[in-house]
Parts: sequence; C-alpha cells; structure tokens
Amino acid sequence: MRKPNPKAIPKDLVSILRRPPLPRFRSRLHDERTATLIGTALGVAFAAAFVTGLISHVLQHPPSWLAHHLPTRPSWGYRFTQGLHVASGTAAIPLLLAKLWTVYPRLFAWPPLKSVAHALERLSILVLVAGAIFELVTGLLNSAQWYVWGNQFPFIQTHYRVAWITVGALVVHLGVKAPAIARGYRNPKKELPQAQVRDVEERRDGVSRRAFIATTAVAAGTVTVATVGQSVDSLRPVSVLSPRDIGVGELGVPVNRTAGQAGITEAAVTADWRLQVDGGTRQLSLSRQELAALPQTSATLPIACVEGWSVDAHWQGVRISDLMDMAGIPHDADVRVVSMEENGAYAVMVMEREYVRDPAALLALRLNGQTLTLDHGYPARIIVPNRPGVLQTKWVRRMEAIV
Ligand SMILES: Nc1nc2c(c(=O)[nH]1)N[C@H]1C(S)=C(S)[C@@H](COP(=O)(O)O)O[C@H]1N2
Ligand SMILES: [Mo]
Repeated sequence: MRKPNPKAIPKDLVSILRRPPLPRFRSRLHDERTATLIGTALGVAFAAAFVTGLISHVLQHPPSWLAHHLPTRPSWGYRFTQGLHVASGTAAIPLLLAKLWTVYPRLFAWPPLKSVAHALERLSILVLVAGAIFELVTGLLNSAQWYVWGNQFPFIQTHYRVAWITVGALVVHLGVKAPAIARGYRNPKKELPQAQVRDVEERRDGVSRRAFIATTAVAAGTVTVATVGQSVDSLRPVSVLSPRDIGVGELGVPVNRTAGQAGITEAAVTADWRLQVDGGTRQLSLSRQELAALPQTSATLPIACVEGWSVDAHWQGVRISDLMDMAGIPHDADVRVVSMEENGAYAVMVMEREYVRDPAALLALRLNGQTLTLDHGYPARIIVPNRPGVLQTKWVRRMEAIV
C-alpha cells in the first residue's frame, strides 16, 4: 500500500481553487430536456411573433419595392397578423421566464470562458436574452399604450431592428445548441429498462418536469386568453386582462386618439369644412352634404390597431375610387390623404393605387348605422381593407394625386 503523501493537495481543495464558491444547482429541472421542451414552445411563439411582425410592419411601412404588391384582401389580413403578433408576444412572456429560470445556473458555469468559440457563444446568448426581454417588454408596454420611453427612442424602428438582432442571435443559438437540443428531445425513459425507470422515479423529489411544464403552459395560456379578447370577439367575456374592451366606445368602436387629443375642435369641423380633391383634371371641393348626396357604398371592415385591439364595423360613405374618377385622377396614381390634424404622426397618409382602387375603400361618413362622431373622424374618414388602424385617417381635409 502506498503511503498518503502529506504534501499532496487534497482533491476537493484543488477544485475549490479552480472554481470559486459559486452556487450549485441540484434541481433536475435545470436540465437539457426541460430547457429543450420549454425552449421549443418559446421558439414557436417567437417565430410567430417575428413573421406576423414582419407582415404587419410591411403593411404599415411598405418598402418602395413592395409598395405596389401588397394585397388589399383578405380585408381582415392585418387584423389577423397583428392580433397574432400581440397574442404570441404575450404568450412568450411566461415562456421566457420559465426558460430563463431553467437555464440560469449556466451563468455560474466554470470556467466562464473556455475558448474563443465559447466566448462568442456566451456573447450570442447575452444578445439573445437582452433582445428577447427588450422586445417583450416594449411590446407589452406599447399594447398597453404606456409609452414610458417618451422621446428617448422611436418605438417602431427600435422594436423592428431589435427583432432582427434577436432572431439573428436565436439562429446562432439554435446552431450552437443543436446537439444539446437533439439530446433534449430524446426521452431517457424510453431507453431505460422498465425496472430502472421505476427506480429513477422513486428517487425523485420536488416538482416533476411534467408539473413544471404544465404550470408554464397554463400560465402562457391564461395570459393569452385573458388578453386576446381585444381582437377575438368570442373571447371578449373572459378577456379580463386585455388593455382594451372593444365593446366599449362610441358607436361600438374604441377610440385610440380622440378629437380633443388631436386638437380637432367641433367649431373647426362644422364651420365651412370642405373636402378638397387635387391633382386630377378637375379640382373638387365638396361639402359634407354634397358628399352625402353622392352614391353611397357600404362595407364591413375592421379597425385593427397596431396595439392589438381590433373590431369589425359597418361603414358607409363614398367609394374612394369613384371620387378619384370624378376628379379625373388616373388609375395608376397613388394618393396622399391629409387630415385636419395639424401635426400628429398620422396627419398625412399615403395610399398606394391598389388601396385607392379597391371597391371597398371608402371615404366613410357613417359608422354602424350612424353619422360619424367627432372622435371617430367626423366629417369624413378613411376606411380601407387590410390596412393598419394608423393608416385609417380621421378628419380628412384633402386628397391629392401623387404625381
Ligand atoms: N388624423 C388621425 N387619424 C387617425 C389617428 C390619429 O391619431 N389621427 N389614429 C389612428 C389610429 S392609431 C387608429 S387605431 C384608428 C382608430 O380609429 P377610431 O378612433 O375611429 O377607432 O384611427 C387612426 N386614424
Ligand atoms: Mo392604432
């Protein structure tokens, strides 16, 4: 037998020297399988939010190369993509929290950096986590119309760019973690003999993986169902957390920005309001009475706000295409719409010819069977199929061909 060497450093001391007294985590819920299963649900929610976000973004800010290829149908297209965008983002919040809890012990992995590749991987995770949190927090605050960032940064552009960065980091993450994900999908129980499975199960204590995943799923389902009623009529009664109750509002439609907030006064619209139509072969100047005397068209079209709420409504007014014909504006002209609003973000709007010429695109005078109220855009407002609420300009004063 060899004598123990008194000068030898005990093994556990070596490990203490190498690894500072970082916390150790024993819950088996910090394992690859839990991370993979929750990560999959989170990945699906993020993919849905990203794709629908891109579609919604293009519909609101069409790049010039796409501007004339946007479909005006189905009329509920934007309502659907933006509703799904907000719903999947909402569902992602509890999923992200569960996922972060599952993997956070890795923050304390030792050594912190093993190689250049490992450093890059950790950096990509930093970007991924920061980006994901940023997107979900800003999206949630925006859907609640709580613009805490004021003028610090523009929400739309920032939310859009950070989405690309986050998805880039996600792709790197999926690539790096592919082997771990493959292991995570393998059900270890299936590979063990029956007796050993029982043995493993008996030794288990604490929360089971199944219970943890079920709880996460219930949390994600609950917050989603409790908010999605702002765009899904049938879920309105259970939508106790939605920022908007779409059943409440003048003429059965919520108002996002009131006339008062937009600086539109009753006096300003009733005095001698006339609609100007410029840029064609005939210049038009029509009073509300004259507009109401023109052939009227009806359409059932949703108002779908970027913030996630949406509601179908019945509109009546003058077909925009008819107005343009009256003014001698050619079919291939895009149209600029100018509101009486002096300097809001939505005071001026551009309508590509595809929307201008859609037979359901209206200069609406009536909403749900009644004259528009001032808050809904009286004397006249735009309503067009498959466009974001922000482009449904209220208090229209002038329409002009863009030449
Ligand atoms: N001129 C003008 N039009 C506007 C707005 C505005 O602020 N100014 N808000 C838009 C937004 S964000 C939405 S969602 C719809 C809402 O229409 P509603 O208030 O009739 O429901 O109007 C749009 N039209
Ligand atoms: Mo909106």
